[in-house]
Amino acid sequence: DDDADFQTGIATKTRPKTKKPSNYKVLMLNDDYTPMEFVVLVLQRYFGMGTEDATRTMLQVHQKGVAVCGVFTYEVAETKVSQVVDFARENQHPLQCTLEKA
Ligand code: TYC
Repeated sequence: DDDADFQTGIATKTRPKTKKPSNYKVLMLNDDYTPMEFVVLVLQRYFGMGTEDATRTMLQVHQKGVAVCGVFTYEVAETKVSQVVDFARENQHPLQCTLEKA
């Protein structure tokens, strides 16, 4: 250890054992019923996208089935998913959103 290294004169570096929080992708999933304009609104409201980015992302979900809305720490990603799903249900849309380790 560092004490023994001190005695032997070998230079070592103590590594902090703290870990950076993992990142999580928030994924938007396609469905057949949620209106395109509603998905654009969600991407603007909860992911800070402008009209152009929000429209491009919505179309990617519509065409490919899924797209990444953003990358966050676990707690922030979970909050986004809850907010999006709650907002969709309040408006009677089946929109689904999930998180995945980045
Ligand atoms: N597929 C939907 C429609 O045709 C639009 C849509 C896009 C729904 C993205 C969900 O995450 C979604 N009205």
